[in-house]
Amino acid sequence: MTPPPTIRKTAFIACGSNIDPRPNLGRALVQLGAAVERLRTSPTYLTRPWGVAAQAPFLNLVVAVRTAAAPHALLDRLQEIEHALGRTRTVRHGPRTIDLDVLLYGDLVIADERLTIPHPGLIERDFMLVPLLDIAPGLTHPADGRPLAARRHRLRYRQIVARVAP
Ligand code: PH2
Ligand code: MG
Ligand code: MG
Repeated sequence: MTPPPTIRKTAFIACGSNIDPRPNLGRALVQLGAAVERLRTSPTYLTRPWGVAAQAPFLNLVVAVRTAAAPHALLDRLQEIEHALGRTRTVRHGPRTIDLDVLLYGDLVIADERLTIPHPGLIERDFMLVPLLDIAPGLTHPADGRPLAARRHRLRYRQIVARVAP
């Protein structure tokens, strides 16, 4: 008997840090590469803090991955990486060594107590949408089928200060 084929999906992960952000983003990319197949990595953006203004600036980027892990299993892996990098959950929207958020998972739409996909911030925060479009300009929104690029100029939160790495 041949085993059933493994179904692999493309997912997009937003990565952010404002505590030693360069080394922590580097470590997160290494650990992500060990957990899932990393397809593409966006440029890195220096961004003003959103949510809680009085904290250090962030570095943000988005990674495209391919994985056989189901959405919640992927979230488990991301939380393990956050934990391994010393993430502690104290202040909501406050400082963090690393934050790994699932923006999109294939064309799934999910809303449960653990996971909302597409990530609710995707269509309002530039530090999520801009790096996503850098690596996947043709994506459509899984709920309405419209091009995500059309939202680029309607973003509510514009935190990007500069592109700091290719
Ligand atoms: N993440 C937050 C809170 N605020 N601000 C920026 N610029 N970038 C982030 O990734 C970010 C934030 C909570 O997840
Ligand atoms: Mg987040
Ligand atoms: Mg998060």
